[in-house]
Amino acid sequence: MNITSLQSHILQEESRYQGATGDFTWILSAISLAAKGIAAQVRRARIEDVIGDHGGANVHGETQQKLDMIANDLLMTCLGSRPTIAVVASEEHEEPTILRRGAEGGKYCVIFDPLDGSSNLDVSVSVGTIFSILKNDPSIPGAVETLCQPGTHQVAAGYILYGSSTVFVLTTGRGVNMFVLDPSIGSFVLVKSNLRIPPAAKTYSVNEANRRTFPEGFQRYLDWAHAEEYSSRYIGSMVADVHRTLLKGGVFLYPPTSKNPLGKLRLMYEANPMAMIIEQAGGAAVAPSSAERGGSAVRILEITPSSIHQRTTVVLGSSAEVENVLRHL
Ligand code: P6P
Repeated sequence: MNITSLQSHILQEESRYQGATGDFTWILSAISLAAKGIAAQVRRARIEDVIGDHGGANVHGETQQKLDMIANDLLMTCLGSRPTIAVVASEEHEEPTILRRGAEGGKYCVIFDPLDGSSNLDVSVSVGTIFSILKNDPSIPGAVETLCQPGTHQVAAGYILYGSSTVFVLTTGRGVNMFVLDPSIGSFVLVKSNLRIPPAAKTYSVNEANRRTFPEGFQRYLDWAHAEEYSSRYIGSMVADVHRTLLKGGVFLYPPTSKNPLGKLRLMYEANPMAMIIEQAGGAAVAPSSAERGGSAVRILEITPSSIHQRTTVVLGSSAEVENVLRHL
């Protein structure tokens, strides 16, 4: 049996590109390293609270940090030491961090949500890290402007799901590969190459508590799905809901709501990376217009961002299931 680690897989991929410098490989290995560290911390969620219960500080005398800040710091530390990264941006920081200019070797930009759905940690529900890698465009002066590229410009995207196992799903634009962390050897091991999303499946994933405030087309879709005896699966943690959709098929939706008329999920580090993965696996990922904006849906990857924290609506999953939603909008 041939065991392929994430590291050897990336090196194999790199060797397919004449003139590859290994810079990109270094970035992915930094994310892999940070992911192992985050997984170890997530598996200890709440234990630190207990230890730190006496006077609010843990045994090391450090003030108790929230896990998403720990995850953020791990990623910033691992990525910061990579010499080819120009800009890093995180959900946890309003402004991006400029590490080095293009002229100083900054070739890539990395933007991430260090621990999406971290509120689920308290109840041991799966959470995840989502990342997107863009080329740095040295001709664009500002860090924010450099980052605000459409999702079609992503050179890689992926997520790590801290669930019953720790799963690393990655695309570099040539299909989707899935790895699982084997704690006994401390490596992510390739378990599925060229993963394809099932073309159809009678499952939808949406927070139905918001149903009344969805635009009418979504209500018509839900009535249709109920009549067609669809099943409903919603965890409330995007990485977990999208991972299930990727493996089992179906459709994940975050429609416009009264609270978030333009959608709740973040374009740059939630919707775009997930859209690249779903499309690379043969599915579809669109952003329905909110009722006010009229018009139909646009391909998420073609949205030109105006800010790194902007939100969007999301409908993604099996092509046939996305089509069933659009047909009712
Ligand atoms: P709601 C978690 O807070 C998150 O950002 C995503 O992980 C998840 O898909 C969504 O929000 C859940 O939102 O409004 O259904 O609780």
